[in-house]
Amino acid sequence: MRSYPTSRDGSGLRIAIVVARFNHLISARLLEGAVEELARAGTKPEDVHVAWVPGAFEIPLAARQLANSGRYHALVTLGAVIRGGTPHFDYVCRGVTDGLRDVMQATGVPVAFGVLTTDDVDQALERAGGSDGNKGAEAAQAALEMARLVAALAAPPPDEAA
Ligand code: INI
Repeated sequence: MRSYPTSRDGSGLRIAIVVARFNHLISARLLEGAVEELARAGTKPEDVHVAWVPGAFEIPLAARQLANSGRYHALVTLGAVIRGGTPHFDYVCRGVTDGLRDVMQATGVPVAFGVLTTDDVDQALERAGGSDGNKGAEAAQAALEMARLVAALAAPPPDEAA
C-alpha cells in the first residue's frame, strides 16, 4: 500500500478567509483562531486575505469569487448561525452549506467549513475558543491539509515521483 502524503505545513500557501459579520462576537473569535493557526503552521500574514460579508448566507458568493480568482490554495469560511424561533435558521444553514459544497465542487479549490450552526449562543461560544476548542482553528487546519493533498493528488502517485 502506498499513501499520498499528509501535511498541514502552511508555508508558501495563500489562504483566503471569508467571515460573516452576523453574530460578530463569535465570528471575531473564530477568525482569531484561524489566523493564529495559519501563522503557527507557517503561512505568512501577508498571504492570508480576509473578506467580511454581512451574514452566513452571503459567504458562498464571496467564496466562489475568491476560488475562481486562482489566487488561493484554499479557503476558510467562518460564521455563526444560531437557531431562533423561526425557520430562518434552516434556510440560512441550507444556503451556506449547499452553496459552499457547490463552490468546492465547481472550482476544485478546498473550502474549509468553519460555520457554526448551534441551538444557542452558549454552544457557539464553547466552539469559538471555549470548552470545545476553536472551530476556526480547526477549519484552518483542514484548509491547509486539503491544499497539500489536492497538490499531491495532481502529482505522480507516492514512490513514483522520483
Ligand atoms: N446570518 C448569520 O450569519 N447567522 C445567523 O444566525 C443569522 N440569523 O439567525 O438570521 C443570519 N442571518 C442573516 C443572513 O445570513 C443574511 O445575511 C441576510 O438574510 C441577508 O441576506
